[in-house]
Amino acid sequence: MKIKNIQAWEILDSRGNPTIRVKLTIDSGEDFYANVPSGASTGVHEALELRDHDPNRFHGKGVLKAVENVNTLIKEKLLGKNVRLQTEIDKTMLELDGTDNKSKLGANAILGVSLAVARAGAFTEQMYLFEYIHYLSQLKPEISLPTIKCNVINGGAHANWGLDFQEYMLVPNGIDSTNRALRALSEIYTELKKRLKQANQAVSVGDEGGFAPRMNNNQEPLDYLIDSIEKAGYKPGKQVSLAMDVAASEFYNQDKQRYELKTEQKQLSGLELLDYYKELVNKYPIILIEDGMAQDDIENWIKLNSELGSKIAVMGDDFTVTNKKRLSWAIDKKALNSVLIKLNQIGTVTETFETMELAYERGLKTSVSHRSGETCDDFIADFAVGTGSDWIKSGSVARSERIAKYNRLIEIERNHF
Ligand code: 2PG
Ligand code: MG
Repeated sequence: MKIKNIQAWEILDSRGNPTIRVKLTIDSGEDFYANVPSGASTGVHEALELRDHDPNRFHGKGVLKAVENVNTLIKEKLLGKNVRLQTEIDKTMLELDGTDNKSKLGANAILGVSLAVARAGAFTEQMYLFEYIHYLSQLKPEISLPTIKCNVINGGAHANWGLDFQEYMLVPNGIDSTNRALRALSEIYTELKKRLKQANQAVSVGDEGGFAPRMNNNQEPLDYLIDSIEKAGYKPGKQVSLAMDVAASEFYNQDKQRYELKTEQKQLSGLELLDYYKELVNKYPIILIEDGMAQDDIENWIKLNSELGSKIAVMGDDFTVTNKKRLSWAIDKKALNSVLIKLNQIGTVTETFETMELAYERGLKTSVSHRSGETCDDFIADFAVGTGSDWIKSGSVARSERIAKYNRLIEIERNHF
């Protein structure tokens, strides 16, 4: 089962920006596809997403260079390779790139191929993708379904700054089945929409399909969520808890070393922001805060984890960028107790496994994640199941590029659990 051909081309993502689609053909004639997602609140330490910067096309966001790298350099190197050799293929691409952050070929080019190879490998082994990921990664003894973190209120860079915090998530951690959990999430989402309408708030949605209201402070959305959970007939904290991706790097003023909350007209020090979180955690059933501090504000990460790490998941995203070295350093500093996992932050399936392996070895919990710019590719659903990830986040229960992943989880649950 050897690689016979690899082709890539530009397609559009959920924000209308170009991204890469890869088609990989094996010598028995079957084709395997993968689409690459793209972030908006990207961490500075992420692997490089190669864009053309040609102002005459897509405002500089074209990905023809990355496409070209797949169609020439990567293809030439990989033709004839056995698709079962995921580790070797990923390593070959790393060597071909030769940079620290994949800036020569582009992490988007490399990842598209890496994902398509995994799909071809699963086919060759006659396994479902999640089974194959489980077999390849060898991270957990059993496959398991992740708990969903569903982002129903969008703020920050994903919603034109109606709120400073980027994501307000519902976590149905007291509901056993995925299918039942998604029903609850849908019912709460609908209830939330009613309540926002009653308050004369807009019910248009942000990049991840959650509502994008303008509110006076960053706490108010939590009241709406609790109210909506109850109105929909569920118990906050028992059946459905809350989580937030604050994405603090986005509102950190490096020069002043202050966190600038525009909606509240406040400029907080790291310690004051930590006090804010403590109040919220005391008042609401919050189980997780992602990127509570800016990506390079290590001292305040350490304080955040020491003060709240025994109560909630203190999760790194921009902070750790799915990078084994960054994660190892952050763990040594005792700066977090859980980590977000995004394949495109690091760029290959194999390196993502390595980061997750480190996380599990050191006792951290993991959450596989989509990006704010997505397609209907549902790879991460199988990836989360196969790697035994504790959580998955794929945005709201609206918009097909978000739902594709949740619907795939329903299918896996129906057929295999
Ligand atoms: C995040 C993600 C996904 P982006 O910050 O966790 O929700 O956003 O893809 O814009 O980085
Ligand atoms: Mg994040």
